[in-house]
Amino acid sequence: MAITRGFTGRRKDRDPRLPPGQYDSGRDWPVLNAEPTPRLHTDRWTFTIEGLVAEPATWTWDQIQALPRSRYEGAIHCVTTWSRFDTTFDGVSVDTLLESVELDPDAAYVMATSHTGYTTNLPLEDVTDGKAWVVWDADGAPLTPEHGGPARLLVPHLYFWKSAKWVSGLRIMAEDEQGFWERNGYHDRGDPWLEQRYQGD
Ligand SMILES: Nc1nc2c(c(=O)[nH]1)N[C@H]1C(S)=C(S)[C@@H](COP(=O)(O)O)O[C@H]1N2
Ligand SMILES: [Mo]
Repeated sequence: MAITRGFTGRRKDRDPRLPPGQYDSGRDWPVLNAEPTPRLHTDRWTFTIEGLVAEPATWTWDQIQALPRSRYEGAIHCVTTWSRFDTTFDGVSVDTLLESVELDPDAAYVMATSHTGYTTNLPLEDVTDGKAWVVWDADGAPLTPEHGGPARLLVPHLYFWKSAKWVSGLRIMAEDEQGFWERNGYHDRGDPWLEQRYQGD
């Protein structure tokens, strides 16, 4: 009986929003990037959807800002084991962007690209149906350059390396291809609830 009480007690202590192996960073939001932080000007920033589409589509900063807005409020989970709760991100849903292109019937994966050359791969179904955004505000203020400003991808149900900072577009693909961290040993999908941290997890 004492063992049962202790077991349930520990389970209650753990925030159910916290995936296995993660800790709550509180209000800390660590900065992690492989490349130097670029200073990108919004007057030259673009976002492009290309690859397996009938016609590529490109948005300028003003054009993407004019699209219907969408907000995510919730957790982000970094593979280095910190999670941050209750972050609010504002931007546009990837669904809204995909409405402007005609996808090839073979479209099944995307490569997210950055203005710096960073890449990360995702199944198309992980960036559709309200699961992914291009965001430019965090907690009500413009994203700082360190956190990917002027705009980054946000795919909060997967580990945060999938959320490419300084995002430049999505390349639509038929087959999965590995991005930067995936070639360096990180998992191809990266679901934090399944602890898909590394290749083979
Ligand atoms: N362009 C770019 N995007 C990136 C990365 C990177 O190195 N370069 N790192 C990824 C990783 S590993 C994480 S954890 C998050 C970190 O985002 P943050 O610095 O805003 O916390 O960005 C992701 N997006
Ligand atoms: Mo990360």
